[in-house]
Amino acid sequence: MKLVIGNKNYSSWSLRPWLLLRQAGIEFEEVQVRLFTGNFAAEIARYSPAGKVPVLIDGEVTVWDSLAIAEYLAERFPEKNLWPADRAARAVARAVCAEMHSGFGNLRNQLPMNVTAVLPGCGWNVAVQRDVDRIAAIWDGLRAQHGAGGPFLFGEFTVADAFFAPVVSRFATYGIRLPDEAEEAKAYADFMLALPTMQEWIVAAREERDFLADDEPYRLAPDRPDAIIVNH
Ligand SMILES: N[C@@H](CCC(=O)N[C@@H](CS)C(=O)NCC(=O)O)C(=O)O
Repeated sequence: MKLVIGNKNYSSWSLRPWLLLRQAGIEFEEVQVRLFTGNFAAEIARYSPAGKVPVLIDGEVTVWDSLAIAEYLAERFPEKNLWPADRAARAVARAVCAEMHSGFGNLRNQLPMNVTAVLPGCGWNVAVQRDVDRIAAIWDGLRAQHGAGGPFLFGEFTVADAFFAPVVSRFATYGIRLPDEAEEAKAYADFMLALPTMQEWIVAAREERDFLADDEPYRLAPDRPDAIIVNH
């Protein structure tokens, strides 16, 4: 099984299936196609007619789009319980993933994922705050209603955690303050940022050193020891 991804620093959509595979302990080969290069379109065309990362290739099967990949993996590896086992909880998990997949345009546009940068306060506006508040409410609500069995949104790790992982990274980069009352959401964001698989992605993003020139002044100094765990 092959997963085609973009640059780890920037490719929020790639992080989702990558984290899902790593958390589930599913073996895969990682293939990287660098975004923002003259070759991107030609290279990605070798893997996907949609011309975007991520792409999953499993033998004869090619799946593009992170949500379709998550659904494919959940069917292909039923023993990994990538969706919650309970039907009602599963419906909620699908709803929040779909909401994340198709919504939060203000957050996406204003706060693009930039794993290794430090940009507190940049990009913020009231429309972004509305997205932030909605996400905090989702996390708080899920942790309260479905999170009793563990530290993830539905207790155990599910697709929903993979889908919100890029948001956790964005909140760290831009120093986003969650509402004071959103205690569970704050704890969840800290927990997710420190998750070993998330740290693996963050470290790899730093090691790739594949950054846009405009970002360079905002990058953490490589010798800052706190840079790995907390990037704001
Ligand atoms: N809905 C798609 C979106 C994928 C997407 O927009 N990927 C970006 C990188 S994170 C991309 O490949 N952009 C290159 C381009 O649009 O040329 C998914 O969930 O996989």
